[in-house]
Amino acid sequence: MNKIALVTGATSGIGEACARKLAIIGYNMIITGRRAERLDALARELSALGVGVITLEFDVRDREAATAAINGLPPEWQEIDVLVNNAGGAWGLEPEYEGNYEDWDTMIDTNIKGLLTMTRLIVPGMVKRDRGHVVNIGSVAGDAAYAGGNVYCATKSAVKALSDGLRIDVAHSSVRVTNIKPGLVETNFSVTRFHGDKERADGVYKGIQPLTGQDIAECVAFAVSAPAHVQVAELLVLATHQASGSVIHRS
Ligand code: NDP
Ligand code: 8X3
Repeated sequence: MNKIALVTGATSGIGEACARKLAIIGYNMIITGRRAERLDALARELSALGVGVITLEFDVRDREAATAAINGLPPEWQEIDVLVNNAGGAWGLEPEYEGNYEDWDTMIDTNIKGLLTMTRLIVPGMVKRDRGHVVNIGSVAGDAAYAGGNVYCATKSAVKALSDGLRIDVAHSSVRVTNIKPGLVETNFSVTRFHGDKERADGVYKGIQPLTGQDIAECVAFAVSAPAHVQVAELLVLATHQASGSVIHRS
């Protein structure tokens, strides 16, 4: 059987592009997210490439559902080689002293606790088999805060700390850990951040050519395809004309 990759948040943007790319390079795919219809459509597309595909519909914040989904995989699908912890997002861009409690909880529960749950469920098998690769989708937002980024930036700083911590904790094994830190990627990210305000979301990508989900998927493929002795620990990937989370030259 081909190697197996699991991508969380494969229904949109970066996760969807990663699932597509990993299938193209021959991985059997476990694709997860909350929207069953989108998972089914992607599964049909990936199956046509000749790889095996399993869809798992669950919310990464729901530990019981995540556990049941992973433990319920057929035995031949349990040996996951690559985990792409991608599900997440930003909710709100208010100053920290005016932020929305619900948005904060959503970001912390999804971007930090959801990622941790998936890691906790899948990495023990990798360590036992002495092979595997965890790719966490962090962000340039985790390197430094920007105006209104506060809690989102904190969650992505946490992704960096958790990636570094995991790399230390699995160093005795052949498991590799990569933190990919994208800058501006045009996906549904900003629509989510602005609670469905598409016009405001479009403004984020005005005057600059943003990255695409596919650009990030290429980085994921590069990291997981590196020779076994090469561990790509981190990749910071910005749009040209973007220098940091807050310095963006627009024309
Ligand atoms: P999208 O909004 O396009 O995709 C987000 C994905 O996450 C969807 O597939 C969504 O699936 C999934 N998701 C969100 N919440 C949950 C949940 N509770 N349970 C399961 N799945 C969930 O945005 P992106 O593709 O841009 O975002 C993907 C990752 O990339 C995020 O972690 C984001 O922080 C990060 N990132 C994005 C950047 C950007 O500029 N776009 C830059 C740097 C990092 P569904 O709704 O079906 O559950
Ligand atoms: C997404 C990139 O700079 O909008 O993590 O926070 S940014």
